[in-house]
Amino acid sequence: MKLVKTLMAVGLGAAIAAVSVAQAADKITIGFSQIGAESEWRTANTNDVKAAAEAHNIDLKFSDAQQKQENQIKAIRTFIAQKVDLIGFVPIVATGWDNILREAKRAKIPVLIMDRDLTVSDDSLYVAKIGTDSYTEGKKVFAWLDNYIQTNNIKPRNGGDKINIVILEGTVGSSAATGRAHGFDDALKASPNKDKYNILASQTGDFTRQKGQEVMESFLKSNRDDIDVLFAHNDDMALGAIQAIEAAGLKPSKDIVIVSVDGVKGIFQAMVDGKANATVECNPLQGDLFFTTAEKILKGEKVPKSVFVEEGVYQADEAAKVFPTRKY
Ligand code: GZL
Repeated sequence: MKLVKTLMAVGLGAAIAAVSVAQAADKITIGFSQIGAESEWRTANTNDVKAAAEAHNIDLKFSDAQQKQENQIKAIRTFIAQKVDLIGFVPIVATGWDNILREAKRAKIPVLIMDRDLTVSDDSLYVAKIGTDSYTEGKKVFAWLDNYIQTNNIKPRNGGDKINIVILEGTVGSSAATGRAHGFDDALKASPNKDKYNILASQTGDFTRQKGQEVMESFLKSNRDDIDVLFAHNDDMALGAIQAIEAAGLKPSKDIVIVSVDGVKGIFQAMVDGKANATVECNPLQGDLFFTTAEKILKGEKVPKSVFVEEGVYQADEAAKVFPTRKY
């Protein structure tokens, strides 16, 4: 009896193994190159990608580039060698992708972009982009700031005639940084109040809390009593800057108005604590749309070249109410 049971077990095991191989063979395999883990936003984006891959029953080969473009290029080359069904990636910077995308095209592997944008000589090198509209985010930042300054009749702290703004920029060369900068600048230049503002300083903090604190410390060192506004390209740099502002004996959100981008939990807490004024949402929850689009591409269906995810604007007086509903 024992032998029969053993044979049945072996037979059953072999049958299960065969079925699982077949299932595995049916599974879509996607190689995904992520930038790294530089911010709360990025972590939320990664978690969402992995959860969505699970939900879509995708065999996900995930690579973390540790903030280096060359690591992304290496990962994409590996995905090509592994003959994945589709390649996805977040371009850490906008340029330098033509050659590796030509290799993917020669291997007949479709490429789908997530989050950030890229600039290539030939748009056929990628099928589509699922992303965030950094330019509009920048415009929303200025629109909120201009309204806040005028409505609250905020005056320059140094008694001068211009509201002095310092800017913590994102990663140099990234579409998120260039888009937000251009959107903010264009909205400022188009404003009837444009002559009431002055950009006192602008420097990259590379989207990290640590560098945001360091650069804000340097801004305060040279212009402590002239700075009226901080525009940080992401919440993490704003949170680092808040620490520098407090260390300099100033009140964040009161002495220096603070507006940033992303909408992560940390900035909602800062707004609830009265240390930040507003955040323009940049939605990291792009995984489901990404894999749904990937499935359509692999079925040969046409997909839009570029799709933006929904994004809002949140300010301190609503933070306590909205905070519990935040998904990232
Ligand atoms: C924006 C995204 C940016 C976030 C940062 O779409 O690429 O990168 O704003 C993140 O927090 O580091």
